[in-house]
This record gives sequence, C-alpha cells and structure tokens, in this order.
Amino acid sequence: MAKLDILEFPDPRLRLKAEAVETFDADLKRLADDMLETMYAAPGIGLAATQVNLPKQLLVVDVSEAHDSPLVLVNPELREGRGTEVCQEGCLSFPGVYADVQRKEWIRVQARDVTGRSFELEADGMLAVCIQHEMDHLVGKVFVDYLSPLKRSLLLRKLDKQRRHAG
Ligand code: GNR
Ligand code: NI
Repeated sequence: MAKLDILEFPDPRLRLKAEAVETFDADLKRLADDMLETMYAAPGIGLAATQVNLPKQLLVVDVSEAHDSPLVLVNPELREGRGTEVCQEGCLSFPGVYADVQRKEWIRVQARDVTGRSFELEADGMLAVCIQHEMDHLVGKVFVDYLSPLKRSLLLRKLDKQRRHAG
C-alpha cells in the first residue's frame, strides 16, 4: 500500500472530468487500496481519484467511526435523489476551511465494485452527503462552487491565510 499526494485548490487538475473505468484489474484494486490508505491517513471520510491526479471515475468513502466500513464506487451514477439537507462540508483539497452546502437528503446510486460487479446503493445522512461530494469531484466540481461569490471569496481568503500560517 502507498499513500498518495492530494491535489489542492486551485490546481487545475481538480477541474478535469474523470474517464470511465474500463479495466477491472489488479492495478485498479491497488489504486482503490492506496486511496483508502490516503483517505484514512488524511484523515478524511471520502476521496475521489481526481484528487490524487488520476481522473478516473473511482471514489472511496468510509463514514464509520471505527474506519471499518470502506466503500469503493467505480463509474457511479446517480439514479434517484430526494429531499434536501444542509451539511457543513470540508474537503481535503481545501485543508482547514468549511462551509454549508445543500445536497440531496437521500440518494440511490448505481456503481461497480473493483471487480466490475454492478451494485446499487441507497444512502442518507453523512454517507449520502459524502458520495455526492465525491461524485462532484469526478466531474471537476468542488464544494465552494455552491457558495455565493461573497461566501466563496471569504472562504478562499481564509484558505490563503491558513496556508501562510502553516508555512
Ligand atoms: O473528509 C471529508 N469530510 C467531509 C465532510 C463533510 C462533507 C464532505 C466531506 S468529504 C471530505 C474528504 C474529501 O475532500 N473528499 O473529496
Ligand atoms: Ni473533497
């Protein structure tokens, strides 16, 4: 296993639209494992391949406290969504800043696992929020895109300031 480097805003590679995965081989399995290791180490509850400079339709999530419920979604597609919910979000590509984002409260997603087997997943709560956040990364979208221009510029200033203080 290996820890991968996470791209940070405003890296233009975060804006790439990920390609569908067509080959379900050992390399894909290794990439998913490396992404999980990277996510747990960060620490984070989700990670999209786009964030580690591999613009493929692959994401990992684990919203459990014990870090014992990893999920890998390949070529995920939103099939249904209901309701709305506002949650404070963060992103490993925007370290140290947080903002409220409105998402679907309940979703049904179809995806493949690392072996290529198709499955469906229904999610609500934090899992639904996180999957939607990761699926956005796969189309080059990030959580600050939902903010008003004023809120976004305040948040990006704060990000800059934190980086200066972090050295
Ligand atoms: O670790 C993460 N936490 C989080 C909190 C609220 C909503 C979404 C997330 S995802 C984020 C990890 C990340 O940046 N994934 O792309
Ligand atoms: Ni993110």
